[in-house]
Amino acid sequence: MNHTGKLAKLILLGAAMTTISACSANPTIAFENQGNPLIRHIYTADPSARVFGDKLYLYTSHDRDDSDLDAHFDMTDWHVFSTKDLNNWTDHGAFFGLDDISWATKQAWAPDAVTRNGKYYFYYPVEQTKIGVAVSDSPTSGFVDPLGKPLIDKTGNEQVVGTEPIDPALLIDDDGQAYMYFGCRDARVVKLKENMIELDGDIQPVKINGIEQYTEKSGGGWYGEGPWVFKRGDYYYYMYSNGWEKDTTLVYAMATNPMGPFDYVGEVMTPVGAGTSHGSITEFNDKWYVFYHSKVLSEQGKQRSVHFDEIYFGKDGKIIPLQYRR
Ligand code: FUB
Repeated sequence: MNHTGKLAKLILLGAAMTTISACSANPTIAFENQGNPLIRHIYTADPSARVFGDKLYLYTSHDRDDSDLDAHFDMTDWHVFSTKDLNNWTDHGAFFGLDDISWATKQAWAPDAVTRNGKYYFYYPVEQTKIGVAVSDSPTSGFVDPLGKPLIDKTGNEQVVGTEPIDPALLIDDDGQAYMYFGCRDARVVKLKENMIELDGDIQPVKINGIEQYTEKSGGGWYGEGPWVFKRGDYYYYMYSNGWEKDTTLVYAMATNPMGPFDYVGEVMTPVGAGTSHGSITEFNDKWYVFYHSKVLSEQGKQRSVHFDEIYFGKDGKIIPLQYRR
């Protein structure tokens, strides 16, 4: 981070941050929500918001202060945050990273996590080519790699997994079936077995109707990366990034089946201008929220900051697009 960025971060933090446990390998830091961006003491991106019990957990990737900005997202670990009320937050630290994986050395990118049968499953992409899974009894620590190899691997498998199998996002449907969505440029979905660490059937393309006219340069409904699927009422919402052009943003499609086909609807929110778009939507205490990232603290697309806002739906189930204001 440059000097101006550091100064801005320190001023913004003020007295609102407390180190709870500084002697462990991962200091636990408590902080208050001071308005967007939510996370100001470190750079974070790609927020996956999950509600486990009475807490909301946020699993993020981590843009380090000392990362190589000339490299393609030089990221090495993931953080998890928790809150009971959206005002008081705890950063549980870098709870998992490349050092915990024997088969990957770079690009710890956008993750997700779910719980099932008392266990927590953390899904993460690495090296732009692989997706792994880690398991723990706690949502914030103790994750281990049960397979010792990737769950998804592009090696010799590009036709099936797509050009860049990254950005896993999980859905456990009301009937208990788990799905994993992933992919950059090529959108994919696969069912998981109940043990959550094995694929159940073939990897399939995600079909989004109504985006045929869009291209990588046009934005609109073009599928870029960062899928996120949630269910509300009768509908499955498939949110994703429409690429990396100036006006990149989060867009979405809807379906009545988690395997699709999905029908393209439009923007979830107006562009933030971060160069990448990646987020999640979840319900917490009877309200719906969208989590996303910006580059407002650093003015650097590889040193991003997580935000959140309440989001509303129309009577027809469509999202009322969030008007992003800096
Ligand atoms: O954070 C690294 C990568 O940038 C993510 O995997 C993408 O979704 C984009 O946000």
